[in-house]
Amino acid sequence: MTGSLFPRDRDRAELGTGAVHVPGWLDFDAQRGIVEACRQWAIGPVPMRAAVLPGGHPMSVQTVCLGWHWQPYKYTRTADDVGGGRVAEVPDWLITLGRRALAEAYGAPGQPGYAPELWKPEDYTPDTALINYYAHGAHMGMHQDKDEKSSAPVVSLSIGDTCIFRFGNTSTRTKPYTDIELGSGDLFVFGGPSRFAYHGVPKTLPGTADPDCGLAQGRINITLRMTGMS
Ligand SMILES: O=C(O)CCC(=O)C(=O)O
Repeated sequence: MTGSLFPRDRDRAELGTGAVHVPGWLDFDAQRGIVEACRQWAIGPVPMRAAVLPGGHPMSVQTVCLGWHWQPYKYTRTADDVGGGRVAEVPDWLITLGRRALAEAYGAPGQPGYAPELWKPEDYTPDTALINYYAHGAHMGMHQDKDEKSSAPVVSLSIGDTCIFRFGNTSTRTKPYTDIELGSGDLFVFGGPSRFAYHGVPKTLPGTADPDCGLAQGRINITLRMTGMS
């Protein structure tokens, strides 16, 4: 499908050192495969749920985790806020995809522009994935991903509706920040000096996804991370 509603020709951009946006990185086959996997993970062994913030308010986003269970603001082996079971492991194919994502963002040995100081793809072994589902109206406030003990990059994959993604600075959740659109199939990596930048999703844009992505409505975001925990 073509047309301005489903743009496929956006440019790769670096929002700061180590913060790289690669539009349309996943093809539709890959997107559909990931959506199908997410449908299974959403059912169990630990079902998708809205995590509850310390003030008692549930997040508007629904989340299911792999590897380690995350709840505000810690990782645990068991999902103590959702029945106490163990979440599914991060499958090998997703770890491989994470390494490919890093190679895409930071280059690989022998390639021009290779930036091993940001992180070497072969050293990237994400042991957790947070899978967020944004129904119409869901959003995520500005925050840092800092519950991990590792400073390894975060690899973010988006499928479904386009969102406005706000990427800021490492010291305050306010300006300066940059708003970009993350569309279906987009890759965003933030590591190195950008690893602990505040970021959030002020809104999604319902009806903007190409149906070929496999998701009829809403937006899925997967972030791969290394917790640094054993
Ligand atoms: O949905 C996104 O693109 C960002 C998700 C995020 O910031 C998070 O899971 O911590």
